[in-house]
Amino acid sequence: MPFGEVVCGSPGSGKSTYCYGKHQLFIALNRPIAIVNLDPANENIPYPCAIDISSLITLDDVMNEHGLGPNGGMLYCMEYLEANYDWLEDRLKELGNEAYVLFDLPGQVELSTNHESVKRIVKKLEKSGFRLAAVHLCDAHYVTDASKYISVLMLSLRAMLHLELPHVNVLSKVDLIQQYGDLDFNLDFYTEVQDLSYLENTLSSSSPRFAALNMAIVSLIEDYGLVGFETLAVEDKESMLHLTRAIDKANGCVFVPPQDAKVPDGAVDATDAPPTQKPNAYGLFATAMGAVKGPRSDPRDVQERWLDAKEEWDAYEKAQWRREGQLVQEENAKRSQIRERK
Ligand SMILES: Nc1nc2c(ncn2[C@@H]2O[C@H](COP(=O)(O)OP(=O)(O)O)[C@@H](O)[C@H]2O)c(=O)[nH]1
Ligand SMILES: [Mg+2]
Repeated sequence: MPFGEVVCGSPGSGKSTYCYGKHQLFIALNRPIAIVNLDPANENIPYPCAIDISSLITLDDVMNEHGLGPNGGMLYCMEYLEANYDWLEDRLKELGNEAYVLFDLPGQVELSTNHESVKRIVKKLEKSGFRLAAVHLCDAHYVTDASKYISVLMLSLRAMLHLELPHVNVLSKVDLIQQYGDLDFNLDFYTEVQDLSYLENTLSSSSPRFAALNMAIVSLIEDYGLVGFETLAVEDKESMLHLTRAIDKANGCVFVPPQDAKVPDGAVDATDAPPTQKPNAYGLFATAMGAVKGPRSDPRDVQERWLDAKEEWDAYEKAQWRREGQLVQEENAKRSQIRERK
């Protein structure tokens, strides 16, 4: 059964970079992965593309042929893709049943909040057997300003209601957040979206004219009680692993390595263990369904890493990398000595 992610979010929120990061992570983990670029305006695609919409249609051609602007052109491209869904389906079939597919969507937010084509394409994918989760990226920069934060909450809620998929909202580029100044609250206030009434003072002082409107929006978001955020710093392995676990839980994917896969370094080889100590399906699913644990799974850890003690952590990680580099060099030197002796 193929699993996948519909990666959406406004332009520049980090969708393509995330897809590339996930590709690198999954290759390292020996997990299957394929990326489908559905953004006809994506010029410098950083990742290897399994399927690229520009071999079906390009934004430039649409704009020239139909005299449309970039936004209208983009909507046309998505409608064209919907009308030619067979093209996509045929290529997806070639990826096989075990595929894990990322769909890199265009950044026009109306595509994931209002326009029907993407939604209908998603429904067709689900009908053909895909288990999908929406991964909605929002630049973490928005949490530094209360009114921008409200707009991100609205956007996320709207995308959740529109796409009707298991949904993971993500504050991306959290590694840059310190640059934008101090936050009014701790990071978990923004990720957990528990009690937004605390925003009232900030909102009323920054835009008194819209205070009542802002608070009405806030209570609407709270009434739904749906929006929450994970965080992402794409170059931080722990952050990517945590997000992967959260998404696996959302789309229901439990990765089981093929039987002939090598036992990873440091893992216990249970081949000759008594049956009571062998990993089994019950243990596997219990772990997959349990709470998402590990480094960076708590917003307080993320806050410490990227806000409160960023410099110390940067220095610590640099020292770790240097140490790893030394170990690799020592290992290589030892191997070449052994080879020379032979
Ligand atoms: N520091 C940092 N920069 C990021 C991160 N993710 C994306 N970026 C940068 O944000 C910019 C926009 O990213 P891109 O993936 O092209 O956004 P897209 O338009 O949503 O596909 C690029 O310059 C990326 O290098 C991140 O986690 N941390
Ligand atoms: Mg992109």
